[in-house]
Amino acid sequence: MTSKNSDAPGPVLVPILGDQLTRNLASLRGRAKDDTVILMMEVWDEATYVKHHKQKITLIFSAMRHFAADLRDAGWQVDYIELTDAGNAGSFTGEVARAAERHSPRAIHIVEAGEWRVQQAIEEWPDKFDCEVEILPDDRFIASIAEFREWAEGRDTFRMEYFYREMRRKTGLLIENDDKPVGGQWNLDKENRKPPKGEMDAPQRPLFEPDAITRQVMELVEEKFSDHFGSLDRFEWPVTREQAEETAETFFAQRLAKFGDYQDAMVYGEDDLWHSMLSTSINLGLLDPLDLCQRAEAAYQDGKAPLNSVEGFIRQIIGWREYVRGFYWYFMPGLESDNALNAQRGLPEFYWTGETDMRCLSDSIRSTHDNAHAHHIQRLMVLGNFALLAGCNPREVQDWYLAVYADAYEWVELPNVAAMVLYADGGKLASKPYAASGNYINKMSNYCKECRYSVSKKTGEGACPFNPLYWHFMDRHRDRLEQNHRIGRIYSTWDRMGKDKQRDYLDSAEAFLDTLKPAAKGWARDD
Ligand code: FAD
Ligand code: DLZ
Ligand code: SF4
Repeated sequence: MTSKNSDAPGPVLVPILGDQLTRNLASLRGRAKDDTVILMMEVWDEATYVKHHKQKITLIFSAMRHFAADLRDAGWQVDYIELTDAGNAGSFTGEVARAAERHSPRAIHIVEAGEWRVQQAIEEWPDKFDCEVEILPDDRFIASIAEFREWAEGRDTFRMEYFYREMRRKTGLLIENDDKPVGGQWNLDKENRKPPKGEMDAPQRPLFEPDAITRQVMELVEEKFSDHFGSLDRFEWPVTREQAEETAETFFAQRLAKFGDYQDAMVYGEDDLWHSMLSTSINLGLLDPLDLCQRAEAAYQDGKAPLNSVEGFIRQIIGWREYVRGFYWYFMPGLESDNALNAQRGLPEFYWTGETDMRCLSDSIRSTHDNAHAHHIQRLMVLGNFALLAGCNPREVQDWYLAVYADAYEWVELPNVAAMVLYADGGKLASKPYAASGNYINKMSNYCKECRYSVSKKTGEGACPFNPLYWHFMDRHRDRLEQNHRIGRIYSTWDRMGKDKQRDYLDSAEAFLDTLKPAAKGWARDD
């Protein structure tokens, strides 16, 4: 923060970024409407730093436009820059400079950015602009960046579980009077792993027809971003707070109760299952994460949902979501270029085309293409597991995830991909790589029955590729993983197989890897 020119006349300029669509954002709280100009900017740099899925750009621009209209209705002055406005400077800094010319603000107040890249640019503003610049903490998160840092400092390993307990104590969620967890256990993850047998006909979440604003944005996106991945044929995301609320309401009323049991289940052609489908709205700022957790807790207290569901939901939000955000800021910069396993393979082309006979992968990619969404276990144990086992280069995998999911912002995508999925951080976040053979996917899904590969066949023609790839991965990383107390024991199984069987596995894996065609350059970023 600098103190310049703050007595000069002129309003306070409040830039609001695309993922800050929150009515009581720190930079708006307590501000007088007649002394404030809100600036919202559609800029080329943000829309193209990776080639985001068409639905992701549509979602963000449409939600921004609706939010601006909402603010105006509430009496705020909003200076809204559309992508195609004449003179659009193409970047946040360029647009703030133009707005400073128009409004001669006496100060700029902005909430810190979600992404490191954008925050770096904002931190240059005090030197660039001739007025006071105040950068406020983003208090929509439960833990501040400083709080996570304090928790993390001095630790060699970081485990979500311990941080999560702190967040439970801090929020009082599912905590008894004596500071103990409700039900006696902090984490009911073991009760979140039912395979998809029966009960998989989850009620449909509300699907929202594009209104005139969204349709206009869709046209813009088809025109300007025609080479980006994804389809706009079915755009059904909530783009306003009211729509997001409706999605949340129906989740609590109809799906929360089974959320816990089937959190890890996968069903061919079923994209939502019992998941909340709230990440896009939470990340945009349309829904408040703490409020959602309190409502989930109330459902438990009212006997409407069991503890394994409610604890599971709360854990995803005040546990994983908060934890990965803290982890991101603690390890940036650097996390984006970690490659502890020295994985160098180019991302296979099928991640972009969906053209693979591996039914689990092709279905997860279909959902990604059609909805800009795949649920957690598809992202982790199908798409991520394959990239890990095949040794795909972390930068390419990261770019893919950042581009293709409507809820993807680097602060949440990068720790999940680099650290949780790819173990590229060498194990700071996860105690072991989430590597699995076809057996896991078969147990947790109905994919395998109709797959061209046989999940029970371990090697050779027609064997499920995950089977030999699993052992190929274990074998090539033996030096590092044998020491790991959670998976080190697997090597006694490998050693007991004998040389011929091992050779079969390794040859099968290599034969399969040789068939992979790397993606053409330019899908995720321009060359
Ligand atoms: P639900 O299953 O209903 O979960 C409830 C909420 O918990 C979510 O809305 C989300 O806010 C939160 N949550 C759950 N898991 C995580 C997690 N691992 N990290 C952070 N928050 C979590 N989530 C994103 O929001 N953006 C991403 O870019 C993203 N990338 C991911 C990449 C990988 C490789 C993996 C394994 C997970 C990623 N996730 C990401 C987490 C998770 O997959 C999505 O949050 C979830 O699928 C969104 O659907 P939902 O709202 O129905 O979630
Ligand atoms: C992701 C995105 C896109 C596609 N476009 C914009 C935009 O034009 N204007 C904007 O304010 N935000 C956009 N965003 C979201 C930003 O990238 C997001 O605000 C940053 O992640 C914040 O660090
Ligand atoms: Fe996926 Fe293997 Fe099952 Fe096919 S057999 S769906 S490739 S796990």
